[in-house]
Amino acid sequence: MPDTSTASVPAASPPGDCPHYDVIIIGAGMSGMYQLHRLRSLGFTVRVFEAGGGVGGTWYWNRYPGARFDSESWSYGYSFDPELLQQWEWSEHFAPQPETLRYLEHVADKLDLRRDISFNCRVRSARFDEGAGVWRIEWANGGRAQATWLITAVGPLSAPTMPTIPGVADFRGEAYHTGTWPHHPVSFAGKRVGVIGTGATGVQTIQEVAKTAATLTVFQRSPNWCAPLHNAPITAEEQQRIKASYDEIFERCRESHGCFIHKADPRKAMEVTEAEREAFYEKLYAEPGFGIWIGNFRDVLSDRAANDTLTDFIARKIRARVNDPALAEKLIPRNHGFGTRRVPLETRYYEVYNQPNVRLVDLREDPIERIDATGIRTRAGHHDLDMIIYATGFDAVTGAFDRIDIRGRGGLSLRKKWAGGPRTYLGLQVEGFPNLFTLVGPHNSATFCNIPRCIEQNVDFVTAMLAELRDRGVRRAEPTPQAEAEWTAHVNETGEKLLFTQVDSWFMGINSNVPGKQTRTFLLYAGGAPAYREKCDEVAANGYRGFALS
Ligand code: NA7
Repeated sequence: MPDTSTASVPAASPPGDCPHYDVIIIGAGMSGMYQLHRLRSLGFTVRVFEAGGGVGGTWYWNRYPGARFDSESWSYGYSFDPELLQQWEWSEHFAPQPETLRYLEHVADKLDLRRDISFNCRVRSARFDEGAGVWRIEWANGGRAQATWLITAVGPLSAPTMPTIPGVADFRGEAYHTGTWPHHPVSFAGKRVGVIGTGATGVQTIQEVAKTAATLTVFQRSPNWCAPLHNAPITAEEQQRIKASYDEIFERCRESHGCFIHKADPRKAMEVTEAEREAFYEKLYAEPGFGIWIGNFRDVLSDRAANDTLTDFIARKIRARVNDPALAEKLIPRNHGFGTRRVPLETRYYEVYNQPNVRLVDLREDPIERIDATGIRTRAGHHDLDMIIYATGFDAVTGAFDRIDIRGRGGLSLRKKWAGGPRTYLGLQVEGFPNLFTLVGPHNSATFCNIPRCIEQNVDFVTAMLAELRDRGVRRAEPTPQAEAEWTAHVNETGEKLLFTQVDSWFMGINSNVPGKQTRTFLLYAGGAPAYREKCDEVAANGYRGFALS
């Protein structure tokens, strides 16, 4: 993968040197790129600071084998540029990571974004200077910059976490975390590979590694409910149809809860006969994408009895696809229903376990004791390995914020303020942190969304707000305590209706490897993108009600 950024590695600032911008953006992934484009077009001076060596965020870092979209490619790209939509051709309905990264690099070229981005620049602190009314940021090698407005575009899943298993550092073979996968090619051929983690990432990785590894040992702590992706190349005819119907595609996304092309069925699961229900589940299971999860009966994620019918259906599918009945039972989750955690989409994932080179270690009955120089020791014995892949996930949503020392008024620490769970207004601002916008932060619709669709909404909102404040001569914006309290209460209320708030997962801020992340905290906004958009429109129409402006 070309590293396009070496020319712009920022040096440490000379003492006293702290360039000023109207806006600093942290992160050059999908949201940071679009935010840069929008603000720059309106004449703001903007600088982006990015930890990676190139643009792309998630798609820059997650180069692990098998990484690809679970959203339809043609529903995922930016919608704001009709020329880009006609220019770019996705090759598959669910594009693989290298293609998505190429797409984002193409966007960066087309919009000439790189000239305003400092790469290889991991921001370590951001402090609000109340007297001067500016944010001062500092990055890892001591460089500094300041701006009136600070926008975090740090992504919801960008703080990878390693397992807290004793001996991780002792292993002498190859070891990779999926979220920081190396740029050089990694071969599994002839190797004994171990994968820890069976979330959406682990599932994609396992399918791929199993094709060439001499042996693949999957260390599974909790199985997840997976469903078929049904990916396929996009034919020339489909390409034409897609390009002719972008307006309808994006309109359909706008109307749906999470901005996917899949819309919940208006019926409840128990309103139909058992045979009709079964036929509907069969139809969805045979269709591409997230339909089985979010295009299902409207109550399967909120009503336990409805959810049970779907869960039972998927369990039968797993049993039918795995030859060894005892192994099939190990792959069936017992502690949560289908769809109440993130559903990994798969391509012949369950069939992998029918291969002679693949073995499952169920950590619930045979836990890992330690990692050593030559492999992984579980209670029942030692697994000799040439490579360990950690698909152990992220400190989700708030983790990327926690890794920056963000200080607001009076030195207030954001990490401390959010320690008991995030408090925000619209998921975009935090009381005590004037002029800070959190584009894909907790409590805004982007955290549970076909993400570019919600990113565009948030960027458009922030852009319009900054433009209006500039016209009105406003230089400071911060939510009122009341607006923040009301929004936070509303967010938690939207979560209460859903079964997934009763289950441990990254949606609920749980990460067994991070101290302080063992209590369920609702990180997402579950009221749906249309309701969120309506609320934002109303706030804007009322002169940015809920923000104290001065
Ligand atoms: P996830 O979904 O958080 O999955 C992480 C996996 O790693 C999960 O199976 C964990 O088991 C497992 N894990 C984590 N720590 C350990 C230890 N210490 N021992 C054994 N197993 C462990 O992350 P992903 O990267 O798969 O997906 C994150 C999102 O990225 C995904 O939803 C997409 O939206 C993109 P656990 O379930 O905690 O028992």
